[in-house]
Amino acid sequence: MKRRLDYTLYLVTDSNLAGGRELESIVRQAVRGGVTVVQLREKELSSRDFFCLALRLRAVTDSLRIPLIINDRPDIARASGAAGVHLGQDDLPCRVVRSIVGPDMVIGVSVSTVEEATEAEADGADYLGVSPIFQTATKTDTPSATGLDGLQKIRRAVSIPLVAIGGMNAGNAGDAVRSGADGIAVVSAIMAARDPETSARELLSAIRRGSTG
Ligand code: TZP
Ligand code: MG
Repeated sequence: MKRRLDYTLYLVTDSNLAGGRELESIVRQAVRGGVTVVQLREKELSSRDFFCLALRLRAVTDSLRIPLIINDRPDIARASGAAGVHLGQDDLPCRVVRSIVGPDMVIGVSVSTVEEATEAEADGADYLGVSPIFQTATKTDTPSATGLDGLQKIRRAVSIPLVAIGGMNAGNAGDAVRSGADGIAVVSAIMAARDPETSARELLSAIRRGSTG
């Protein structure tokens, strides 16, 4: 059966920002601070190395009872036993991936417009990454920023969970939640933090303040 995920604080990994630290160790600290879901995003590894890293990270996330999502690669998601796969607009279409991975795997899709959002929802996506909310140095080959107003428009157009990504930090997470995000996804705010646990804790309290304020 498909797991219902808690998207509140979604960590997207980036080994380039880890400053030589082990991904597993950053993930452990981040989950201690309140991260609820982890996406393994690796753009430079061979398929074999990506798969082996996915297995190692899954052992960690399983032990912490946190779902693991694999970026780009439905085959690696399936082979590693991950809970889900995350697709961009240049990856295989959601509908095609659904036919490969079956009904129980969570599929997330990155969208930046209302049209992309409604199409992904109709194609069976379980959640959407609305991106980039703000321009970010972490990923520069993005469409132009949606801003919070773009997020609000997408919120009105679809009913599946929305995760806001791109330039998110403890200072703007509350605004994104008030604009309709179910969760906040970050790369640098946790991966590049000297203390990932504290950084996650600060993000989580900003999100909670946003959802109650
Ligand atoms: N997809 C859209 S923006 C982005 C990704 C992976 C990077 C977000 O990085 P940061 O450091 O949280 O701004
Ligand atoms: Mg992709």
